Amino acid sequence: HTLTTHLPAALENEEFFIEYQPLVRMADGSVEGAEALVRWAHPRHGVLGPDRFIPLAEHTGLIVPLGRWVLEQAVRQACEWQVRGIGGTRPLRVNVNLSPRQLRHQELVSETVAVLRDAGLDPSSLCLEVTESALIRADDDELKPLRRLADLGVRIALDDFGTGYSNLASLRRLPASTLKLDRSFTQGLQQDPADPVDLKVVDGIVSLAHALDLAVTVEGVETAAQAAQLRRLGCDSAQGWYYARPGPPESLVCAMPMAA
Ligand code: G
Ligand code: G
Ligand code: MN
Ligand code: NA
Repeated sequence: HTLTTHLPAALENEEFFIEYQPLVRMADGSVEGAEALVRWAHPRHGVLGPDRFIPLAEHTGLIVPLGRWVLEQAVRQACEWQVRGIGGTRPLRVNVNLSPRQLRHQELVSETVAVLRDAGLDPSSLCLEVTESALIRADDDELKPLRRLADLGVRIALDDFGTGYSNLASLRRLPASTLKLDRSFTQGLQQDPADPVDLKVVDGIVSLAHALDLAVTVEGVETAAQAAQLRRLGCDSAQGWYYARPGPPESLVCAMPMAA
């Protein structure tokens, strides 16, 4: 595959860049942080989304240095937001996606700790997103590095939750602090009135998450009606085009006037 063969050079040539999508607290509309989403400014194909190259990078192992680069950039960006006072009294957090291969990388903990220390970012200002399906497949040895990071104060989010067939027992053994409800649930609430079964499912997931001390972030919120519905259901924070599309780091400043 030609994209695959060009990945290492692309990393060296700094062809990757990161967009940030705000995470908004449902209680007051304030911005609590942003998710880092990597893109490839390909010299011939234009901007490629992660779906085009993350699976290739995962397959070849380049995801490890690429993921480290994303982490470094995102952690530095979070520091800059905090130094500039963006986010007000509560420090802004940055969310970074981890792929299954990074989870198995021996240096995950030491490298993450080093990146945080070098930048001077408090571990609690970093949230690592791991997909629910990657986590439920992980055995106890594979969960150890995440547990260690969670013990150090790093937040762990279960990404795309609701698509991976978790059971209650598996949720309890995960070191997660947040559950990110997959966008498919948000879409189910789009009709007016919302589908009563979808409402009950989301209501149940939120209750279960809160019983397990997990915060709930909803993905893919596109309309005011969805936002209102999800807020009523007790979701803690939200992400989606209704609030902001992924954009350059400066766009987070523009997202702030939405704050209550
Ligand atoms: O905006 P969107 O097309 O950017 O992102 C699609 C998916 O790509 C996201 O759901 C996310 O899981 C994945 N993704 C985005 N950035 C990264 C990254 O830096 N590392 C990994 N492993 N996945 C990412
Ligand atoms: O990590 P994850 O796969 O969940 O990344 C979020 C993905 O969802 C990114 O590709 C991002 O561009 C996309 N996204 C973010 N907000 C919305 C939204 O409101 N609607 C839709 N359809 N996609 C969204
Ligand atoms: Mn994610
Ligand atoms: Na997701």
